[in-house]
Amino acid sequence: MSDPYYITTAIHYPNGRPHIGHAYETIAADVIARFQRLQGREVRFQTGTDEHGLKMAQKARDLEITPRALADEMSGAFRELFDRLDITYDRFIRTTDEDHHRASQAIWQAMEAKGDLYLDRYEGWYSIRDEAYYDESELIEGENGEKLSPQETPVEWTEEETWFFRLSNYQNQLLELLNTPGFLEPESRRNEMISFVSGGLRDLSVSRTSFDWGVKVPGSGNHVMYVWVDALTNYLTGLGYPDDTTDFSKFWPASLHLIGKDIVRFHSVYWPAFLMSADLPVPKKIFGHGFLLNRGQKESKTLGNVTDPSELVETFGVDNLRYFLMREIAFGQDGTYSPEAIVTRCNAELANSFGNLAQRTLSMISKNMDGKLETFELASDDRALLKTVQDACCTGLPEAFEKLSFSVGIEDWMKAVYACNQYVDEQAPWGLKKTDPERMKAVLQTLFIAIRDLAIAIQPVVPTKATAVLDQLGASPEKRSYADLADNGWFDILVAEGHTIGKPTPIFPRLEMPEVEAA
Ligand code: ME8
Repeated sequence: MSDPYYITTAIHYPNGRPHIGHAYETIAADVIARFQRLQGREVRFQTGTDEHGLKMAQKARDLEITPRALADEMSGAFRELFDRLDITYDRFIRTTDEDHHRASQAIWQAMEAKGDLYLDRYEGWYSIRDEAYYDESELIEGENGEKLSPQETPVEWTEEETWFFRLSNYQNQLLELLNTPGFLEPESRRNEMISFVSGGLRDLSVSRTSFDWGVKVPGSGNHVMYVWVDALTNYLTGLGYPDDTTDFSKFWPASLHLIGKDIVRFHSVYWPAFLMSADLPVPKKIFGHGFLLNRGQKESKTLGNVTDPSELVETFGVDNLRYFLMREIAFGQDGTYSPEAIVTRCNAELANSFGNLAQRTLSMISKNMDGKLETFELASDDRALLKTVQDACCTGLPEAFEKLSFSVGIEDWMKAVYACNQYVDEQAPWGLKKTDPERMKAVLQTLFIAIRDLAIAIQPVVPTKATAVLDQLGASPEKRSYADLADNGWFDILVAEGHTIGKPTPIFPRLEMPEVEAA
């Protein structure tokens, strides 16, 4: 095992049920975690729920329950969804967890010891929906002349005694960090943040006194921490901070904080400044992905287009949903989904192309070769096909995934699948049974080898189905990592063991187009 890899998602507000954006971000993080594990890295993957703050307190008040009860119920709904999505997190953190309070107080004390915290009075705008402070100059005007945040959420005037963090002290260090290649991606978000920081930074209000649902400020009885201070600290809590644990020294700084575009400022400006103040290393990379839209529109209760991601899993199956989201949308940009788009994409690529390839090949081996594998000589066409497949699986897909360009990597993989299907059509093994049975065997077994590489490479995206294909092939469970790609020794072992291929059951059945509801 080399090069430990620590990936986190944002922690989600459990003020309501999880939506498709939460599913999207967490699936993408899971794809990365699985991909890195298959590369042989020791991975730590954390997700969870962000349970403090005014937004949670107000929602609970509206529902006439305690914030804790709201958090318990909804946090459970997130966990349930992530189980259905096959998310392989190592820790699901809740910011109400006891160790998280301790970590948050510890980072606070480190910032205080640095002389970066002082008491003063905050007077300004606050958006409860964004849990964010805004300068007057950042506000925009709504349809009825009301003031709105840049995210078009309502803002309210706030005046209270608060602790301030000396963010202004970190302007130069932050600019240097933002200019470090690879720290913040994609490029457009980096430019936005450079311009925000270059414009001058005001000190940040980091505590609240008008409510008490939060982590207590040490030694300052009536103050609770500004929810983002405790929320961001979750990334340290999960590694045992403030204790000097093995996990902490192994996994910090984080390899990647994967977050959405609306919270890039908190992660690439406030968070590194807190860490610098506490003398802790800053994360290696922040990636701000785009937003997912439903038929091009933001989901909202008013539009009545809110879709429960669990229902999408129910209708299409988890691997189809994962495949669609990673394949359809250029990661980093906004993207749109609809049931028809999911069906079209999955039928064309998974059912008709990869699924059909595996099904046809294994059926023919089972039927025409009695399911028995044999040693054979590769002809030049066979070698050429295996090279195309191996280039996609060993280079194209992994290089793209390393850059988080999932759709590009999957497209490369898909091209290799198409090459296999073209090879089947050209070689027409069904016609060779009588004319040249040896050649038929060579063709089918070349495909057998290709399918195993294709299935190994695509595991991060469609883990259950790729595993089912590998099981059907008889591929050893210990030899399914990326290091095992393109090593054909496994085939000789199957031959030597007298492994037989049974009649395969289809792994990628076609999806039905959902019925369109009458308007
Ligand atoms: O922001 N498409 O929580 P959150 C894609 N608690 N991603 C989306 C999305 C959409 N339509 N809507 C939201 C918070 N997201 C804070 C984070 S981290 C220390 C604290 C993304 O529940 C969003 O960008 O509002 C964020 O990364 C994540 O979902 C959780 O959003």
